[in-house]
Amino acid sequence: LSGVRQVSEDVRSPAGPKVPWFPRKVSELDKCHHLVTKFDPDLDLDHPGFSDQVYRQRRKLIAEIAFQYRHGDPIPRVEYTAEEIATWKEVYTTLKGLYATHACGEHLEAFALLERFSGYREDNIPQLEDVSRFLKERTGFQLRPVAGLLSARDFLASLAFRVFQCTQYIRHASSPMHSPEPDCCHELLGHVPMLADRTFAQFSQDIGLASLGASDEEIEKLSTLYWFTVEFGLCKQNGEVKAYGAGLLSSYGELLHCLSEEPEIRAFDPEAAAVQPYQDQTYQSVYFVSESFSDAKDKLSPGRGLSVPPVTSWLRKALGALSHCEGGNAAPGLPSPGGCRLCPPVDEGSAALLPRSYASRIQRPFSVKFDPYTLAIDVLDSP
Ligand code: TIH
Ligand code: FE2
Repeated sequence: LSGVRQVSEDVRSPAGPKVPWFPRKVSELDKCHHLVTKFDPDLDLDHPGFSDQVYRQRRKLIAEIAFQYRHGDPIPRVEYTAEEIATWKEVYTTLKGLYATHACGEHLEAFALLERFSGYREDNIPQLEDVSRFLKERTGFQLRPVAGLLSARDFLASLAFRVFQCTQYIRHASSPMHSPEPDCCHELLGHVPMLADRTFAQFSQDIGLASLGASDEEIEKLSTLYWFTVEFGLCKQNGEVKAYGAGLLSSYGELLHCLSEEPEIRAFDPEAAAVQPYQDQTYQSVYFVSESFSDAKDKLSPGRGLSVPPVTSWLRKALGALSHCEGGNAAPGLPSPGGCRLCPPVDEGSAALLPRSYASRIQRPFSVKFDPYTLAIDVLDSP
């Protein structure tokens, strides 16, 4: 294809502004490891583990696995201590008691499979290597270990390759109900079951593809949209509000809070969610609930969680609003004649949801396409 062009490192391309470096092949995720120092138990006086030397040592040891890790390595197993398993048990059993009433159908269905096949038990912290293998079979997602909170750019870039960067340590024993930073409870109980859903996996990758080479402002918006959907999203299923956000499904404190009378619940609007201010220390005061299931749900056979595309068709509309056709074949912001590979068809009804003015503000002088055979990104010039 004549449109193929290399976008070199941080250079000014004739088509427009400077394009930040981004990985082109999955092994280049070894370079996407920039940590944010926030929540470091060694540096943050408020961290529940700050004054616990044993905990801090443990964190160092487990972080070392992530620092040494290279793409393609099997993920080293961690032999968790009795105290760590006790923390896991507390989190696991309490959450499990809430899922039936609080979690969305996709999560419930995947969770049952993980209990059957991937070592999900109250007395066992599943190993990332085993879970990664499970996900690869389900949706092609794979895990790689990470030492802590990553920069948004690096984290989102890995999603473009269907790689989920996963912490391996566990929260401090003194705060099982909520942790302000990710830990293995959050990844394994919150993210992994959702990533086992095909459509949700596609949505996650779409956000990642939209982030490649994006400006800092666009990364900020994409990660805020990610925050209010993948991390803290609510949805309606069969007339009831349920959680699908991983930050809710991994914190029994917040899972109860989000469906209580306390927080403000707003109808999901991607443009509003992408710029909604938030804090990451404690429970959210605002959540977005998607309403779009109402008509689709009636067509679904009752009780069949996994066959439910509505959460994600809604989410993909949201992504469409942010970066229409960026992952597909059309030029950014332009309607593609044959329709975009990724975006749902835009009919009259959804056009109102997806203001073109917003989409056309997204500037990227090229489009990207994921090659599933090589796990590489093809960069294509816009026509
Ligand atoms: N608060 C979540 C928990 O307690 O499991 C973890 C995180 C959600 C979002 C960022 S970190
Ligand atoms: Fe998360």
